[in-house]
Parts: sequence; structure tokens; C-alpha cells
Amino acid sequence: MARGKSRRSAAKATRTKTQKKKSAKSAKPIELYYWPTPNGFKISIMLEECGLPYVMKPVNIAKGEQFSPDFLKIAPNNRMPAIVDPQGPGGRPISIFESGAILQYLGRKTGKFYPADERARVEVDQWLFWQMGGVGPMAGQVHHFRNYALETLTYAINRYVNEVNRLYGVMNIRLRDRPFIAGKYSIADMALVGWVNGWERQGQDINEFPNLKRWLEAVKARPAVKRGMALGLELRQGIDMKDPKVQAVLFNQRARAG
Ligand SMILES: N[C@@H](CCC(=O)N[C@@H](CS)C(=O)NCC(=O)O)C(=O)O
Repeated sequence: MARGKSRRSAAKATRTKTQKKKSAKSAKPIELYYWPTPNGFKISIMLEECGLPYVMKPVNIAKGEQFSPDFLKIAPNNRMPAIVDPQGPGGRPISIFESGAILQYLGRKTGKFYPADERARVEVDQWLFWQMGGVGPMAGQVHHFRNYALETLTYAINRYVNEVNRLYGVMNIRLRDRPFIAGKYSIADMALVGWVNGWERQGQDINEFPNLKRWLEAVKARPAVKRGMALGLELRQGIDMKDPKVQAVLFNQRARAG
């Protein structure tokens, strides 16, 4: 019986190996719907950090490709990034929009950069949401009013430059006694790096924030971050954000009929 069992388990082991080989071969890459911006970088960085196979599907937001019916099925908010994972839960495809939700999904899927321990996970979540609700939207408004708006609106510029300055101050204090925002390097750092990297365009001086500066240099030195933040940069070349056609697509949208 013992022999039979061991033969059976040997056969099982061979089957599992073959199946594994087969599924590794047939594993379809994750589709990354992407444009090279700080929100896009979050996901290219995470995919690179995890070594997950992926294929980049450019969504040219300056041309309005975010409004194509096929993309809206995946991302009803007409914004990138989004992903389709052909091997989602239960082995079935899943599509996800909102960069924070994608980061958490990939963290749970791989068990990387998103701790399973509840206390450690809460640490990551709060700083991830802080980025999603604070740094991203506020720095986004600075980029808009300082760099893209055709009128100079001093009140709006000051309001958002000051708010980003406040947020960088919070981050600088937080990083006083820990290398990364949630302690260990995590998806929260990945969410932040593309935004903080734009400090100059946001009217900030990184030298005012020495801990933040040290953090930025450390995160940017990671090979996966370098690859993630280099992905598709060439696609942006020659796009003039002040071109009336680009401005109409990006800055003049109202609700569309359902
Ligand atoms: N909260 C969203 C924001 C995404 C977002 O704002 N993406 C911008 C580029 S950075 C976009 O796709 N814009 C297209 C548009 O405004 O029509 C996320 O984090 O995924």
C-alpha cells in the first residue's frame, strides 16, 4: 500500500509539474491600461517590483482614448490606470480601475509590498489613502493651475502650492524615524514617488524637507522604480498641454449622457 501510495504520489508530482509548466506557459500577462503620468507609474512600478508579466496598452489621454467604449467597460471613470488580470480570483479574468484598488489587489495577489498582518496593513492603507485623497489630487491641481491653465489664477495657485507644501511637511515628519512611509517599503511608497518626484513643477523646494529628500532618492534608486517610471515616456513626446484640442479633451468635460 505504501508503495502504491508512493507511486500515486510520484505520478501526482509529475502531473503537478507538467501542469505548472503548462500554466506558466499559458499564463496570460496582465493588461496594463496606461499613460506615463504619476498615477500610471504607481502600477508600472508595482508590476516591475513583483516581476509580474504584463503588457502595456497605451491610453492616450491627450487624444481622448479614455472615452472609448471598450476602455469605459474597464474604467467607467474614464481615467487610467486600469488593469485586466486574465488569471483573477477563481482563475477568471478581473478588471480593476483606481490606482489604490489596483495596488491593493496586486499586493494581495502576490503577497508582496502589502503585509497580511492587520496592524502592518492598516499602516500601509492609511498612507495609501492619504496619497489617494491628498497628495495626488492637491499636486494634480498645482500642475493644472501652475502649468496648464491658460489664465494665471494667483489664488488657486497659492492655495494648492501651500496645501502640497503642508502635505510634504507631514511626510517629512513621518519619515524622520523610519525609512519608508509605512515603515517597510510598500505600495504606499509606490503611490507617492511619482508625485513627489514632481516637486519642482509643484513650486516646492525639496531641500526644505531633508527626510523626504532622502526617501525620494532611496525609492528612485530601486531598479524596478526606475523601470516603472521610464515606461512609455516616449509616448508623451510632442504633446502640447496648452494645445486647445488637448485642453478641450482633458479640462472641459462634463457629465455624458448614460
Ligand atoms: N483616482 C484615479 C485618478 C486617475 C487619473 O486622474 N488619471 C488621469 C491621468 S493622471 C487620467 O486618466 N486623466 C484622463 C482625463 O482626465 O480625462 C486613480 O488614482 O486611478
